[in-house]
Amino acid sequence: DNSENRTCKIVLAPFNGGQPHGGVDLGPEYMLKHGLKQQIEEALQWKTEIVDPLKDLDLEKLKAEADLKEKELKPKIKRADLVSLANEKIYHACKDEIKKGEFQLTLGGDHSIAIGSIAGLLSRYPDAGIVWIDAHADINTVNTTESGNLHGCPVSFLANMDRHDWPESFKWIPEKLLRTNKIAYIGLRDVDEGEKKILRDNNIKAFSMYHVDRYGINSVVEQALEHVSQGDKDCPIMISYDVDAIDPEASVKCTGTKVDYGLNNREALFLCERICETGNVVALDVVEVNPSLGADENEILKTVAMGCSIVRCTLGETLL
Ligand code: B3U
Ligand code: MN
Ligand code: MN
Repeated sequence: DNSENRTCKIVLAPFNGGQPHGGVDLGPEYMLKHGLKQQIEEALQWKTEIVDPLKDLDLEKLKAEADLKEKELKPKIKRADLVSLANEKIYHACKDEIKKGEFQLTLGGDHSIAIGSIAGLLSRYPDAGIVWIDAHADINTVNTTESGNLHGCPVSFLANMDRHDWPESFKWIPEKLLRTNKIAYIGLRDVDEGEKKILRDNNIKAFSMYHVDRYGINSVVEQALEHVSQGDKDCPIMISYDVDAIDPEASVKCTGTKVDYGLNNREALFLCERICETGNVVALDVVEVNPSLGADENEILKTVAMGCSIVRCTLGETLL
């Protein structure tokens, strides 16, 4: 009987419309096939419940329709209404189907799904700190994005940047949601010029791979936690983990935007172990696992296994 055990709500977010590659929607399925649910229940002794907010959407059909429409119109940002719709569903699931005290684990999907997961988390914990682990800053606005891919923009939506220029469909995102002093980045190494200016102008705490090399991962995590907690030792913490933060040679080759010279495997998991150790971690996203980009079974297995390890370490798996 594990009735006293904490519950982990597993939110499925198999969405790929925020970027150009197919296959990132297979992330949740592959991680679950790898045994993630059993690992959480048996090895870590949590209860789990699946939440499936996108189950009623025919995502491939909606994407085809959006792409057909945009072929002529060529809008600056791609599939805006579809990205908004999927995230509104994820937001409501996280807001309405998860209680305080339950852990919110969201499995992507591309990183645009963090609009919904983080907006949902902040509805329960408005003062939560966000640790964004990524090679990219994902803070392009609707005006600065060069690619038009919305997985490069979630932080700007959460922080309500350039709200006046948003497509109507995004207006469900609450105002005054994420304050820019409540987020810290770790692992950055591919940041657009426009994003660098946004980070500078807003004084956003960002640790690139330079800082990981300069100070070591332990100090970087400590500084990130201290910053986002803003002096509150009980500050709830959420990790939004883009697996492309991890070095492709180390383990993560199956992801849409690989960038060399990233976190090694121990740094990648140490982060999770250390943040778990605070006792304040309330939510985790694992995004950008794309099994269809593997050259062979082994590459797929290594990336998927790393996604599962990130979850287990965040929920309390330790080496001893
Ligand atoms: N900053 C670029 C590239 C990018 C962002 N996130 C990923 N790639 N994975 C952009 O498209 O906004
Ligand atoms: Mn990302
Ligand atoms: Mn990334």
